[in-house]
Amino acid sequence: MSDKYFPGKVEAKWQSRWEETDLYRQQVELDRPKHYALTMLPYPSGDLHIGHWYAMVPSDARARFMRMKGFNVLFPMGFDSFGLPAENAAIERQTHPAKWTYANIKRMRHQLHTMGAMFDWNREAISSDPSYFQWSQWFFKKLLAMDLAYRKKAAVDFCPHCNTTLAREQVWGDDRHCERCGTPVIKKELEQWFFRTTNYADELLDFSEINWPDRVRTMQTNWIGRSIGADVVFKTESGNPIPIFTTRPDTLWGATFMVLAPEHQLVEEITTEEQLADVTAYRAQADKLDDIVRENVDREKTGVFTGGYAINPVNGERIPIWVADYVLMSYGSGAIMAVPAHDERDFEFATKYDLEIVEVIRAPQRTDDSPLTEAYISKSEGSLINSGAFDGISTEGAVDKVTEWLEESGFGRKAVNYRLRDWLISRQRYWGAPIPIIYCSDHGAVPVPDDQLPVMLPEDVEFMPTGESPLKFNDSFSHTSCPICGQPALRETDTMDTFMCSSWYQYRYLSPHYEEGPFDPYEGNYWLPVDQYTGGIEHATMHLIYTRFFTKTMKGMGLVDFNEPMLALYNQGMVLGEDGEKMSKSRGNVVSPDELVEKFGADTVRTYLMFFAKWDQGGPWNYDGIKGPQRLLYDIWEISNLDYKPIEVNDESTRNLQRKTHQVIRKVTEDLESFSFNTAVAAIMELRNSMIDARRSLDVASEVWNEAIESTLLLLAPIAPHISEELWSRIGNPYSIHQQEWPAWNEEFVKEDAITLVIQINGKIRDKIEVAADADEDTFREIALSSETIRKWLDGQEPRKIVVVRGKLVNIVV
Ligand code: ANZ
Repeated sequence: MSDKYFPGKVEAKWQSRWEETDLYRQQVELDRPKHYALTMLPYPSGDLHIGHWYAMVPSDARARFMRMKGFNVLFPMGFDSFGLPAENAAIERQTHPAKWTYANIKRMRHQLHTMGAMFDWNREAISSDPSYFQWSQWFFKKLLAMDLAYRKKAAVDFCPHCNTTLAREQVWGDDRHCERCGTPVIKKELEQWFFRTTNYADELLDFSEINWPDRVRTMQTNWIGRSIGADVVFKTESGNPIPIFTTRPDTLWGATFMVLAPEHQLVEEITTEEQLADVTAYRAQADKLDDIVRENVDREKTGVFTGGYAINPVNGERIPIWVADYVLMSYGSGAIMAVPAHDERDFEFATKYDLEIVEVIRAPQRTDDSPLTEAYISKSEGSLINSGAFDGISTEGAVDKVTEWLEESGFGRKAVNYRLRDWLISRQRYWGAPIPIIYCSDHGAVPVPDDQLPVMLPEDVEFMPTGESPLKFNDSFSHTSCPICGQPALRETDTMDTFMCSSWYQYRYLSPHYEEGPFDPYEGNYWLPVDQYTGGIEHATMHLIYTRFFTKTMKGMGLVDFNEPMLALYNQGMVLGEDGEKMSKSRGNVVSPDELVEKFGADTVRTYLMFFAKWDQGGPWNYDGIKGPQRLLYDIWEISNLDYKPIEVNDESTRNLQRKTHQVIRKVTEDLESFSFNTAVAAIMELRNSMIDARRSLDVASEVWNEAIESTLLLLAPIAPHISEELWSRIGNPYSIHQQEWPAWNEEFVKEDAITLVIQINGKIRDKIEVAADADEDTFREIALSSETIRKWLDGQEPRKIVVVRGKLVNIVV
């Protein structure tokens, strides 16, 4: 190979060598500590973009670092390959989703190879492979057997023009229109399958066993949304119960009206003749809105009076019942007691519609009975008024007292509510794992027997949008016989949410070809759980909750003996376009990794991606910025290829390079430990600078020079794996650098030999003295006081105070 650095050549050479020698094959080694490093698997959209690189490359560097530190590291890769885009492509391009998907996988696998990552391709798992989704189906059956899966009617978004159900991401805008044709979507009720994620709400709130970022924990906590309060039963005038959930039972006496969600089943019964037209129109309007829009606190409140009244159980007051869309059917009981004096939304509503406002919590600073100008919402300050026997008690603790009384008097009881919903997993789609259920008129929903799994997807399917799963119109698929009685029966034609497939992929990676179960327990016992997970924050609430839920159910199945799938998590930031905006084709600011690799080589791109920003923050791409890392690699190439012979060894220069080398080893080690890749690269740059100085002066002892070179290559190996491998072999070291031990630093060598101690009197610099860097405070003080110059300045005055800043200065105050 030539003496010039041609990244393309070097990289191709080592990628094939690594492959030929199975360098990244990762096997169980019971006597070695393991480290399971996992990065989120990609969706095979067709092109590996810079975001993939940004997620995977530093993860790879971290995994390589752990390997060199002596761990047996597993770092697998695969594809989350079911899902909507494949089906859309099929409709648009008249091709089959499988064809589109597998062509993309092939292309992306090739692109992934150019990255030079230590993926163990023997463990590749692809969620649309029958050998994978067979186990997704098997899990579905397990969950069903454990009563963690059930079926009920639920609304889906439906485009009446395209005649198809839509996924969340296909519904656009506040008016919620179809992404394809712009028609406003409507809701349609369908029988669908759910997983009981809510059974695990409390366990999911417990993060004590995992080291996850605060941000993710907060997002999950809010998503699960645990609220403590009370269920209280109000009654209609005719005596029909209307249960409500409130977090403020202490404000019950201030409930001056009730609000039902438009979908509430009591609305029809309560609504009077005169109000019927208004209520009906309002309900139709509300039906078009998504819960997310309805929940928005800033939206102007709207509603209509039903004409009906309810009785407040605690004081017998007759209060009007309204219908308003800010009350959601999906939370609590779908009905609320409205307390305008102490709830902001209710206050806004009451003000708008001129409803009564009764103050029941008196703020400490309030002295008169003037009308409230806003809701008083404090839960800790103030005391109860207008509240019967509770008048005068402090707000603090009032919730508990009132709840106790409610239980005694039979009006209600303590209750906990969660925002978390059960997980709707049915999709009216073709390109997913078929839900393994057969409907028999005699036996109901019968699971497909294990020996008939996987339920395969038929190939000859029409992809024209129909509003239901294309599988429904494929007779050879949908018509079957009941596994119990053999009578003609129909298959479930919905497929599973792809989040189901990605909830357990980390287990399938262990043994993607294993046929006796979802994973080989021998592999599982060794590798599990995942030690380090890396991926985007956008998955905080869906995937990262689902996979935790899944693992908890797997523990229930006896498949694993731990509670949490991933012990540690790190979220990377995002690479933006050069204009600082999110990359998008329409903005024309997309950076293509293929072109970059072509132009600069993978190692430079890798180094740049780790260097240009703090990994968890990310930032804008910068073509000028890539020159620094590029220079670094060229310099290291040049320096390492040098035939170094000192002319005359100088002890100080030798010591300086040795110190720098050991300092940088320490710095890079600590930085890679803590995902601080940018500062690690910067430290290697410093070492490079010191070597350039030494090369100029040619006065550093050869052993120290060689140690500097070797250390640089070892430190660089996780970051730029190809060039470091090449140079490692060029300086005569054995293959492979990636199997070497991580360099250690020597504390003795790290120390600065001497520092310049600044001595001040009353803050003014009066002397500077060279002292040993590691001297203690007393020594510094003594040295300062015994200085001839200082003694002159002090001129016999007694110091009032001596301030010592270790390793820097002594300030004498007189
Ligand atoms: C009376 C009240 C008085 C309330 C007060 C709050 C303050 P979180 O904390 O999110 O759980 N609520 C109950 N069900 C609802 C639904 N389906 N749609 C919209 N709002 C609903 O919120 C609980 C509070 O949200 C409940 O407590 C209820 O209003 C309202 F000074 O009851 B509260």
